[in-house]
Amino acid sequence: MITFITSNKHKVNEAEKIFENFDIKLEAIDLGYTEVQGTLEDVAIAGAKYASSKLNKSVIVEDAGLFIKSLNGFPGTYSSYVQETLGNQGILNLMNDIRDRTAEFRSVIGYCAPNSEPKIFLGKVRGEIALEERGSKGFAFDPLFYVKEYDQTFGELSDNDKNQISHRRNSLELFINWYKDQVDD
Ligand code: ITT
Ligand code: NA
Repeated sequence: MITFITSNKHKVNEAEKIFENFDIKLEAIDLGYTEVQGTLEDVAIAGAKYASSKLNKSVIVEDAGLFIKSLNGFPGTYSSYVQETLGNQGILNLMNDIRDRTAEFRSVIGYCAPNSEPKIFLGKVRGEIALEERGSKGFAFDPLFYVKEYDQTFGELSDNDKNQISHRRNSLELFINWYKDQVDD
């Protein structure tokens, strides 16, 4: 069993389905700690270290963000703050006259076992910022994030379809493959 430290129920839902495919049970705990400032990697490393020593368990944490090319990677590491303040409509307003709408979701999983050094796993997915919000599945930036191969936004995709290609799927799969090797040894 793996313990996922997060305050975000949508993440837990997605992660549970991904872990099911690999026959691993997931437990979710919201520790409600304050994140450090820094890169996704910094946040994931600090969070995993803190939670594993606090709970004396092996844990994963995730730090994710939306990186928009024409905005020099904004909102990036400020994604939570921007989601709560500007929101999706605010991002659309910023991009009013912008034609290059290339964007990337990134997810960094931090894993730490008690008294060990943390490890990190980076997953990404490429997409475009849609011209308007579309769909009410998903959460946060999902209605903005258009993917060509489905001709839909993450807000229009089912959890299962999002889980085929998402940044979270990619980071968790890297983690799971590494983790299974550890256990088999
Ligand atoms: P944690 O407790 O796990 O940190 P969080 O919601 O604060 O949950 P992050 O800091 O990792 O998550 O995410 C930064 C922002 O990006 C936040 O507003 C998320 O809702 C949003 N976000 C993360 N993953 C997303 C996804 O798959 N689709 C849309 N928005 C996402
Ligand atoms: Na967070």
